[in-house]
Amino acid sequence: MTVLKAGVVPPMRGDCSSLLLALRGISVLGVNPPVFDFAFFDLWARPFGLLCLLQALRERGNDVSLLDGLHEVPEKDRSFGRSVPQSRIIEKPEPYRGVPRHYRHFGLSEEAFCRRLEEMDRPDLILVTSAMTYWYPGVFWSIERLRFRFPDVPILLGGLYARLCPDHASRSGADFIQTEAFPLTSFHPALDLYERPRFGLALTSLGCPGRCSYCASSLLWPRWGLRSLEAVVTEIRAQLAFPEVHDLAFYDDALLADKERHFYPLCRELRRFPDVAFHAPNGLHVCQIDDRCARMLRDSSFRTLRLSFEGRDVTVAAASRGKVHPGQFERALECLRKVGYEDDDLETYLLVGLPGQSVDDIARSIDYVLSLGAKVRLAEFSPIPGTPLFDESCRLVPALAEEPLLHNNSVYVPFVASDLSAGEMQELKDRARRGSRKAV
Ligand code: B12
Ligand code: SF4
Repeated sequence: MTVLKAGVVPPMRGDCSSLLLALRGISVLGVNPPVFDFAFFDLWARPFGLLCLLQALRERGNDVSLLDGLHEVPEKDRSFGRSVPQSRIIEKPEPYRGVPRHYRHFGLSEEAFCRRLEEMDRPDLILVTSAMTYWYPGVFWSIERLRFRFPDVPILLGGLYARLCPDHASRSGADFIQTEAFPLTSFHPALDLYERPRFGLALTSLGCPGRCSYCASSLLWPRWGLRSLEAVVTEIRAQLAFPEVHDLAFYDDALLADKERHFYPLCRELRRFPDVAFHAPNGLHVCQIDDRCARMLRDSSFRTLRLSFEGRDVTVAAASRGKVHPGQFERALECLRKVGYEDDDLETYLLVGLPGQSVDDIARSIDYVLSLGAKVRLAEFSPIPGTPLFDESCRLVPALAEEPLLHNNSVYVPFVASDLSAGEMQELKDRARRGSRKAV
């Protein structure tokens, strides 16, 4: 790497995609950092963008390898190919001092991470990815150890945190911060870099036609676009060729948008894989689910559905630009039940803690969803830089602009904004849980 140098202070930032995609014949190490947080649930979470980037580099004649500091040695397996990462309690960083919960390091321990680095040959280039903005401590931690082991190798940092918080990411210790979208044309993840891949990942569309004021989708993908079905099916087929891969998760923001043109033809292709279970852990747009759509989901073996209802109060309706009316939600449940989905399958996301939302508003939405027999999954509001609601939240809590740890969805509502107290949050969770248990 003659253009990118190690140890440059301050780091360069911008778009290095044409430079990266021009590389030939070098060795590249991709790193997914461990996660430091209060909780971590594997909803088919893998470093999808990094894996696609590594595959693209390999196809250009480079030698690629992966250090997945989060998922490499799981503690135990869960259903549908998922796993529980190892974890240990660690000291809380200053902004979390008052939070009465254990803070944990999920993924490879310091010892295991450094041992893996010791065993490796020196790569020519290191690519570090990042996901949630408030997971930056794991990113900084990894870069520090990578720099110690390979002092003269350029380290590039990309992913969601790098794009959403580029100024903050400049302190990560990386040599280059990828702040722009990375123009990949193929989303074929290099799954074979895992010893035992257990599920696949797919992205059939980029972004979302919606503009909810709490969501970063339109910042990350300014133009909503449907990908070529042929390319998507080729990417899916390649992953399902692994002997232990019987599950596949879709990472789309808007899987059902323009369904006649895109999702239905996709479903017809998915039926060619009758032994595979498909999952939609990101919420599905409820307004799109009618009789035909429900049948399509069932006939193409979608097992996990998450329904994005968000809530029925005026605050949610305004922030979501009225994306779901209660009538549409009720219709969706009815259609899904008619084709055989059980109450247990109908998990419904409700947003909790938007500025202006009251406890009563949320309790009413919980009761409403439960009264229809569906399960409730509370999604606590996480303010995301660049979104209209982030700016509004910053007016109330100026420190948000400087400290991404405060974006954490487990912390922001009860401990930072204090719109709802920790006790009120817990009561809402109990209410949702008790009712959901009854609904099963
Ligand atoms: C899939 C997804 C999930 C999945 C799993 C994600 C994962 N891997 O961990 C699930 C369903 C579990 C999930 C959960 C949540 N999510 Co989510 N999720 C997404 C989603 C839709 C896609 C992410 C993705 O993989 N995109 C596709 C890949 C290809 O993109 P990528 O990784 O960015 O990679 C590209 C570039 O960044 C680049 N790149 C990547 N790495 C590198 C490295 C280098 C060196 C370079 C040069 C380039 C590069 O290459 C790629 C090609 O362009 C995003 C929204 C979005 N549109 O991005 C939200 C998003 C990340 N989630 C978000 C939120 C709020 C949540 C939740 C908090 C929701 C809630 N309230 O419960 C939870 C929290 C989860 C937790 N604590 O564990 C927010 C971000 C929040 C934050 N503060 O950071 C987002 C942005 C959505 C939003 N509402 O705006 N999520
Ligand atoms: S929250 Fe969902 S519907 Fe709204 S803009 Fe984001 S992805 Fe689209």
